[in-house]
Amino acid sequence: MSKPVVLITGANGEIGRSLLKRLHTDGRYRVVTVDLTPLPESYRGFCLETYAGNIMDRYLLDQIAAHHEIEVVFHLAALLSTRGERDPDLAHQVNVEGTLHLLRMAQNQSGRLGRAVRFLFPSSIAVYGLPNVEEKKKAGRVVEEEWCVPITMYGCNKLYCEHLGRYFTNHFRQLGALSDVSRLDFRALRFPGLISAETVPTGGTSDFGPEMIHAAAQKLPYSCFVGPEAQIPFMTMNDATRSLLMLLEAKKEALTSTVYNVSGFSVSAQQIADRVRMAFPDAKIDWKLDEVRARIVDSWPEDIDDGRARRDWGWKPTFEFERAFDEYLLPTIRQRYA
Ligand code: AKB
Repeated sequence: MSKPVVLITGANGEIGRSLLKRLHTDGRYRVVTVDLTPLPESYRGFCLETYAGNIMDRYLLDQIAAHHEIEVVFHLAALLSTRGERDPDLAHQVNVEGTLHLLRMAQNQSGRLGRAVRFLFPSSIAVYGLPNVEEKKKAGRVVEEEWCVPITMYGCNKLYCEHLGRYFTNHFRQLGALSDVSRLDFRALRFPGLISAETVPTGGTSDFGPEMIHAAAQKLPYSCFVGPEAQIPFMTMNDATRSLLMLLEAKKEALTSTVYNVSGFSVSAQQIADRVRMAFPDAKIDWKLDEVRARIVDSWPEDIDDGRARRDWGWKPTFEFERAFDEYLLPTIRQRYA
């Protein structure tokens, strides 16, 4: 039997590149990618086929579906939270309309194959919205159903798309008596801020964490746009892609929800700065508050409760804060900028 085909949108982004490497090492899938910008040569070798194009282009998506029997979709293409506040219309188009195109394509494909296409969707802590720092402190570790009142376009987009995915999985064409087997199988992970040893994010608001580390490793000064007390959960990119594959492979019967929090460690900007200074004693870090971006970070929970993912499909992060630095971030980053 030939290996199942996986489609990755936004494959040239941070999560995409890391996922491509993991799928290549894993070797159980054939990978088709689509991204606005062509994949670098070094990644193209991991793929059965790569398409440079826009997920808003329904003709392109139909073409991809016509050429490949796609059984799994990782829909990673998105505009992140800071970028989304700069251009809310575009964020809505890409994050919501784009996702709807992909859901439609995956639904049609499920009907054609007669079995559910698995649709993996990275959601975010941006779906939460705490009204102020006092409530944030009181709330502590937030579960999936709490505080779902986002204050960014990106957060609203992600939350709505989680609902769309649940709708497609459980209720699509309910009046037409579509059978459950031919509905797609949507699974979302709410990621915290992600920190990769290999890439630096763009357009996000949790970017202060990875930016601080990568700047110090390059001996560049860094002005942090949130205050030292700002605290949110983070996770290594390594754990993020591992959790995506774990959720992909989880048995449907074990899943009690279409949405799961996953977390690594919760730290303040000050704790990151201290740890960075320990690793790079010459690091130049100061604080230059951007009030709007800082307010967005304050609206995100201090930590998220990922008990549901642990119970349903055995999730457990490999890296807590210290190990993330010692065993994942520092060795790779030092090598990268050496
Ligand atoms: C962002 O900052 O927008 C993202 C996220 C938290 O989803 N990294």
